[in-house]
Amino acid sequence: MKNIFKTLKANWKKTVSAILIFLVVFATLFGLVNFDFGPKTAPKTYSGESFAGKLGEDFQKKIGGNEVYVLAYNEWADYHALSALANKYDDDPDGDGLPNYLEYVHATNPANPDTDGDGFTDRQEITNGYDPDALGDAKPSAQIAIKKINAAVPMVWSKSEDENSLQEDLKNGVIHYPKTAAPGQSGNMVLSGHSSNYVWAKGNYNYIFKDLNDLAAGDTVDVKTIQQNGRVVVYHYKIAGEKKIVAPDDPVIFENTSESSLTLSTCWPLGTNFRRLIVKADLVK
Ligand SMILES: [Ca+2]
Ligand SMILES: [Ca+2]
Ligand SMILES: [Ca+2]
Repeated sequence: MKNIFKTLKANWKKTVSAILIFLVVFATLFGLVNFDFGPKTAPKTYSGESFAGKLGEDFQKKIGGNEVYVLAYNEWADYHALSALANKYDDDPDGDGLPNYLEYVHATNPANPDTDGDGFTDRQEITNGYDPDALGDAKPSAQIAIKKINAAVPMVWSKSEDENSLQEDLKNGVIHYPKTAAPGQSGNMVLSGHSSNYVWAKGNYNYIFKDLNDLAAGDTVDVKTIQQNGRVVVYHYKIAGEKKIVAPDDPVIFENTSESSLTLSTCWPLGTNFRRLIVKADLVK
């Protein structure tokens, strides 16, 4: 016993620091000491609408007693600390030309003109079909659905008008012609799909537009975009008027419009590439 005290006495500095270290570690572990000296802000709380409920009982069972919330618009505005003077749907506090309601739709930052920091404003990216929350020239993935003719197909953002590269893109879905309008944006968006192809041609979409001729005024075309941040936007277009059969180079195919419109195009008659069958549609607002 005497020896122990002797040793402790000799090493008292070490002993005291060991006890102190133990106490600090203990206190930290149990949250008695908080080393976060940064500015304290109240945690954001969401009382938004429960998302899970909308997905039904099966989904709720899977996540058990847990809940998933989506932000209501006003909570989203609070989350981004928009003042009462800048939180209306049409306000544009970051001056990027994109009103708050569209920042909300695309899950971009209403207080930052360039959410992903790639040098292009949120508005520039969206009006030109780029993903506003993904760097550089990334585009949202996109799909086309035309219920009437049972077509549900990826939309390929063609980068070149070169015939060979367009043919290559057609293997992967319906193509979006470069330089034509982006989904939901002003101007004429031109999409083209195969109505037929050589029987030996590879690809899953060789006949995707074979029934395009069945579309009539009032039928709908849905164009869905999926951003990298998970935001999904579906644009609805409605077939406007009559179909036309035109020469492949007829300017009516690419004719620009001030409104948001869509031109669907495919080779015609079936089994040939002599002419084009085109169907025009307008964005439903
Ligand atoms: Ca804005
Ligand atoms: Ca913004
Ligand atoms: Ca950007």
